This record gives sequence, structure tokens and C-alpha cells, in this order.
Amino acid sequence: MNDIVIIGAGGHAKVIKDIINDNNYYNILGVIDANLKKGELWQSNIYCLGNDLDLCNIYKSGIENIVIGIGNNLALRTKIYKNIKKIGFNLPIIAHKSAFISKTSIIDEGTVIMPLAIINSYAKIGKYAIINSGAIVEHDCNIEDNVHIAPGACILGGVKVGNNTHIGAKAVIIQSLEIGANTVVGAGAVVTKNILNNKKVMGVPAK
Ligand code: JB2
Repeated sequence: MNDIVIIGAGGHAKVIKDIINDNNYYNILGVIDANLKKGELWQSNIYCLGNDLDLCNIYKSGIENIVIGIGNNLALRTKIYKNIKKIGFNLPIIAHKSAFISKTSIIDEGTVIMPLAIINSYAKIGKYAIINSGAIVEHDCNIEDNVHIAPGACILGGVKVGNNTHIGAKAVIIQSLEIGANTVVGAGAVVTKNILNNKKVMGVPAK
């Protein structure tokens, strides 16, 4: 089994840890966290390997695979992505075995796909995105880098979602719309019109 390291040790990292263990493809070597001490126990038999400053040495020791396990801070996720790419790490796609992922979809590096998510025909998902538990990304969607589709959100066919956008839990995006970059769609919102970059919308219909 290949080794993998998780960055972060909070809620998102716990879900990723369970997915990796369930899939039984990677062996979790440890976590990298800002608030744990090197050698400190995290969960079951998984320990902290250090903080972000230790990443270079970890890579040099022969560890190639890493996953970003911090979920809700999109800016920090990008900073970490740039750092680990610069060092040379490989970012595999981590997808729970219960997720349905169409063979015609295209998914880029570092994206995580949580239990029971659906990614349908010809959907495209960018780099280090999060398709969270039970979320639906319908056919022909284009979900760009570092987008978080929160649990149970439903993105209907042909929708484009720009970089670094958060689509809240159980939100619905009607088909063929464009949601801008750096935008937040509140939980439970129903989006019926295009949304520009850098907006926050909520409600039914979303405003
Ligand atoms: O700069 C950092 C850093 N800053 C915070 N480097 C590293 N390596 N780790 C950092 N952290 C760590 O991220 C914190 O010490 C903490 O262990 C973790 C954040 O955990 P938290 O549980 O606060 O957030 P999360 O991003 O894991 O989970 C959120 O997002 C998920 C998508 C929660 O809202 C979850 O409920 C949600 N499912």
C-alpha cells in the first residue's frame, strides 16, 4: 500500500481519514497540523508528523502522496496547495467507494469526493475541490478549482461554478447557470439566476 499524509487534523481530516481507511488503498502515515505537537496522537494510531515547515523533509524522506484535509478555509487551502506543489508532492483524488463517479467525468488532482456523492456524465471537477457527502453534481457541470460543494447540495446539469466558491449544504443550483468565483451560496438556497464573482447569496429564491 502507498503511504499518504493528511494536512489538517480537524473535522474534514477525520472524514478523509475514514474514506482512506475504508477504501484500503493508501496507508495514512500521519497528519500535518498547526495545533498538534510532533509525535502527538491524533486519532486511533495516527500521529502528528509536524507542521507545514516539516513538509520538505517529509517529501525528501520519500513520501510522495498528500491530501489537503482542511475544509472550510478556502484561502488557506490555496496557500497549502501552492506550497505542496512547489515541494513536489503528488495529490491523488480521494473518492469514497460509495460515491458514483461517471466514467465520462473528468476530475483533477487533489479533489476529495465524500460518501454517497454523485458526479454525473461529462461533469468536470477542478483541482483540490470538495464534493461533500451526498452532494450531486449533474451532467456537463464545470466545477472549477477549490470549490466546496457542501453536503447534500444539488448542482443541476450544465452549471459552471468558479474557483474558490462555496455552495452551502442542501443548496440547489438550477440547470445551466453560471456561479462566479469567490462566491458563497448559503445553505438551503435555491439559485435561479446567474451569480457574479465575489457575491454572497442566500434564500429561496437566492438573493
Ligand atoms: O496553516 C495551517 C493550519 N491552520 C489550521 N496548517 C496546517 N497544517 N494545519 C492548520 N490548521 C488545522 O486545520 C487546525 O489546527 C485544525 O486541526 C484544522 C481545522 O479543523 P476544523 O475542524 O476547524 O476545520 P475543518 O476545515 O477540518 O472542517 C470544516 O470544514 C469541513 C468541510 C468544518 O466546518 C467541518 O464541519 C466541515 N465538514
